[in-house]
Amino acid sequence: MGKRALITGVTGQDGAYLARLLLERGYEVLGGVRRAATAADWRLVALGIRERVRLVDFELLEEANLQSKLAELKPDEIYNLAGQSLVSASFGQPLYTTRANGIAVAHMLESLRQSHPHVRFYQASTSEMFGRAPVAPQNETTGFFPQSPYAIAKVYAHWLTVNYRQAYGLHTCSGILFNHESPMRGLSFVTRKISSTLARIKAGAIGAGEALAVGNLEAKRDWGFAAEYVDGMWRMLQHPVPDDYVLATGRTHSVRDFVAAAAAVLGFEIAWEGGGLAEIGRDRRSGRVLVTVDAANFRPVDVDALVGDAGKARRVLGWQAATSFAALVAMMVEADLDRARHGAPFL
Ligand code: NAP
Ligand code: F7E
Repeated sequence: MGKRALITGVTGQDGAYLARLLLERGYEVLGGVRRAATAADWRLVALGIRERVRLVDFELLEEANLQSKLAELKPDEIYNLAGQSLVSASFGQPLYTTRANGIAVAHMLESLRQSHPHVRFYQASTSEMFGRAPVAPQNETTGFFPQSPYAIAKVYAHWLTVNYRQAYGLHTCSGILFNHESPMRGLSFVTRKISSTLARIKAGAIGAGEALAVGNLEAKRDWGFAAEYVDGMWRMLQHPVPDDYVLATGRTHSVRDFVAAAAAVLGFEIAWEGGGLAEIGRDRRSGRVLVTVDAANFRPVDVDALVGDAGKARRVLGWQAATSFAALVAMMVEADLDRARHGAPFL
């Protein structure tokens, strides 16, 4: 019989791709979802797996529920992907973020220790933990200098995951994943915000007076393709010795690079004019203003630049990022152009 996996946060970008991958590999997939008035299962529907995932109620903050859920569901593996994943929102909701991304993980690990010590556990850690990193590229030995309530809560959960492995021998892995994107990325993240807005401008779905409003154009990130990163998560849990791994492409680009590359896919050529909050990006051919800068899109503190070294994952797990930056941008922009042209909802 195949294995049984519980994916918390199955309705998110990574949860949906991971569910598809595990189904392909013969797993029974239990998908943890929080109850909401409106269904949030559009990614599972888009990937054609909605009927094959058994959805189970799962709320990160409902700790008491967890013990009984585990006893009832008896998973072989847990992928804890649920979380408050917006770094920007964590500045406005630091306590909620701490509970969801930090304390809830303590409850999960403690439940495993007390009652289900043989379950393999994956924790969704993040390159944001490196924050103001003094060295580049960052790997598993690089220190953490987190710059947001999001990253601070994730650091707590990361060390708990390590600690429960070391102290109690649990099979726990922390995946330190650099930014990974896809046509399934949430609209609030900068990549999908760029691809969806520029695609809608191209398709005529956004009027001439409106533009893509961004914040820090100079921030640099290591952007990979999400479908490949969920394979890395799975590989971590299959290895007989639990450990922590960085997943990244090893290349970094600025938000400005992403805007220019996305615009180019659509046949625009951006000419940047002005500076600071007055900066605009204009299409050289038509003269239309495509990009503006809005103070509301800046964070109280931002992470300037991140780039990962996934050498350990390559050597030990045989994992490597394959999709280039240009291919990722093109994939996202083309998917959004298709949505815009067919009047599909932007979710
Ligand atoms: P995402 O698309 O925002 O998905 C987050 C998932 O968590 C959604 O299914 C969401 O449910 C669920 N969730 C949020 N709060 C919850 C709660 N209180 N109780 C139960 N479920 C809750 O994020 P993602 O990009 O797939 O990322 C997955 C995980 O990896 C997150 O923990 C994120 O912090 C981490 N991570 C992501 C990246 C990246 O680049 N994508 C990199 C490093 C780490 P709803 O659908 O109901 O909102
Ligand atoms: O921002 C800058 C922003 O929100 C990237 C999450 O998956 O990856 C993600 O976190 C950069 C930042 O992602 C806008 O200031 C400029 O420097 O797309 P983002 P993130 O904060 O890197 C990590 C690895 C995770 O773990 C998180 O869960 O882009 N930026 N202008 C903007 N960002 C947004 N969102 N919107 C803008 O208008």
